[in-house]
Amino acid sequence: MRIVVLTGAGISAESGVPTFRDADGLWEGHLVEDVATPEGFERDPDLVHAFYDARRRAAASVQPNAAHRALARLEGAVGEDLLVVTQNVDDLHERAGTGNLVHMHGELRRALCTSCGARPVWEDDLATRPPCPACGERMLRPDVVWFGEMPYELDRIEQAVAACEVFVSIGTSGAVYPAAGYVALASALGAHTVELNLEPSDAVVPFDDARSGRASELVPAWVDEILEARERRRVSGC
Ligand code: BJW
Repeated sequence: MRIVVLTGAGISAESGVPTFRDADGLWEGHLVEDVATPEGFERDPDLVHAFYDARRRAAASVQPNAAHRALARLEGAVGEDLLVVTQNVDDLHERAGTGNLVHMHGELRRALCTSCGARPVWEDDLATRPPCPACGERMLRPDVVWFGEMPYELDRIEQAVAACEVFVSIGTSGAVYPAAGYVALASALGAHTVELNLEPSDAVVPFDDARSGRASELVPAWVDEILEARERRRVSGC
């Protein structure tokens, strides 16, 4: 059974990573146009570097939670039949053990050189304008996808969504495209669609199964169900 899991900020919330649009979320204290657009970066690079440097430091000090670990457990059982597509820029999925993973909105732990295009792993601050390890130019920015920029690996994601039998959306508000449109694509092509979220999202089409609650409880329970159903099919031979 081919499964695509789309995750958003809600899956990392219980690890202590703030979401964007909830009360006390990241957008409460910042204007999106200032910190999450190429124009904002051009206007005030110091502000944008400070915003992402602080988040990079904070992300290094948090740990994966039960939801991240449950998805890694699912991959351990079904292997490449599972693709996790995350909108998150933290590295909690990989630290939990997920390997078949796409970071469609980039990664805090990488920099992007606007001079040569290199994407080096980066754990330090960028506000000091360090040189690019590949070309030496001091033109590094956070390797994250801002509004108006093209997300990463869209072809791979769309092919996987179009081919999946189960599409699961976890901890995302469904406010940002193209990620918000994947449920409609999966649904139109016959996949069973599931939402695991604190509260129902503004999805473009209704999910077949929408469950409300904390990711750390809903995700392990859903993974248990999938694995039990898989075991029943194995035993019955169909
Ligand atoms: C819990 C929980 C718990 C809390 N347990 N749940 C079509 C229509 C309209 C507009 C567009 C469109 N296509 C493109 C656009 C423009 C734009 C867009 O979508 N604008 C919207 C405002 C409408 N999109 C873009 O510009 C994208 N690029 C693009 O489209 O390129 C061209 C293209 C054309 C055609 C095809 C394909 C491409 C780029 C978008 C980049 C988004 N970047 C950001 C910042 C990344 C760097 C950073 O981290 O700072 O990505 S914005 C921000 O939002 C971040 C997130 O990944 C993203 C989604 O947020 P998410 O994860 O959903 O978080 P929240 O806070 O919104 O929701 C959290 C949820 O968790 C809530 O529901 C809670 O209830 C829940 N929750 N605790 C379970 N414990």
